[in-house]
Amino acid sequence: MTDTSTLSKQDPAPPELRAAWEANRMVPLWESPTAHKLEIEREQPHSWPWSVTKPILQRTAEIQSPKVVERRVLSLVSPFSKHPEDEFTCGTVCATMQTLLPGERARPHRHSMNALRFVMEGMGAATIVDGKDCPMEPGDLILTPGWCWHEHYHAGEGPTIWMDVLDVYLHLFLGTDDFQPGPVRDQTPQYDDIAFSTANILPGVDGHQREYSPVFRYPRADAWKALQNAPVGSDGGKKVRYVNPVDGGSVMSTLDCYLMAPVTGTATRPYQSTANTVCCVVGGSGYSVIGDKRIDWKAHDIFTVPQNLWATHYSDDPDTSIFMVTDREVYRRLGLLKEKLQD
Ligand code: 1HN
Repeated sequence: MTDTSTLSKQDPAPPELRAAWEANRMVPLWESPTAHKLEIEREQPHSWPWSVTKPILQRTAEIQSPKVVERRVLSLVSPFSKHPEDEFTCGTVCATMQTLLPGERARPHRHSMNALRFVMEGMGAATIVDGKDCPMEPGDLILTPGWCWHEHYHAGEGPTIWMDVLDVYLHLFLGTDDFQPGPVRDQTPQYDDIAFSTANILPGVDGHQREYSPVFRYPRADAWKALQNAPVGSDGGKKVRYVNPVDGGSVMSTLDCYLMAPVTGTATRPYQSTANTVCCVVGGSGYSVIGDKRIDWKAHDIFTVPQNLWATHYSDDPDTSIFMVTDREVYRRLGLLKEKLQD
């Protein structure tokens, strides 16, 4: 009788054929761990509470080396990275925390990556984006779209801390990552933000064939006012979208931003999407249930809602709002966006 237990362990390929595969960089699909997987490992939510990050940022701000002063940035790296060099935070979205001290300056540079800044704390800093001066005050959203020159400076008092969000990982995957240090040259002419500051009336922008909003600064007060006046949405919460006024679409081609608030005392209806979201709590407190994990949060906490997990948010604090950045637009443009609300 044949001993099947030894047979099944035997390599069906002759050793010299296996050696030929290896020598010629060929891999048998039936042995590939990624092909036809039934059990797909999913990212799980993760949070960086302000009570933990703030003291670390304060200690990091004490380092005086010029290299650090120029780029005092800490990446928030998902514990679910498949490779340690993947400095992504959630899906294609990469979030970092940056501190700028009074008198400090990050010299101008530009990169193909789209980036945005969401200000958490401090007054008196600003980012210059293609020559436009964008003051950075708590709750403000500042865009630095791909290939726009940008530099940060701080003429105020006390540290300014913000969250940066970039689509770095997507560029690394697509082979489109590119970087240029200053001095500023070949700057793209841009419109002043004020040209778009009257609700419902737009200037003619013939020839504005850009993949990003001509408005680079979205002040906190405007977003908060819009949120207060927004109707309750189909998920039972309030949500406003930061848009490109020219076409009503996302602010940049790969990053899409929202400000949301659950109706006080009512959990939002669970929502599921193929897109990934990074959340930064602007104010208030509450909790989210994401997949089977509960994350309690308060002001300046950052947490993730990875793709395909049901998520619901709850708060009993009327000051609550959450800034959300998603890669939803990447999925939508590729025809891969699926999203649903629980019945
Ligand atoms: C970058 O250029 C900045 O300009 C911040 O402030 C964070 C993370 C990855 C790659 C480039 C900045 C960044 C970054």
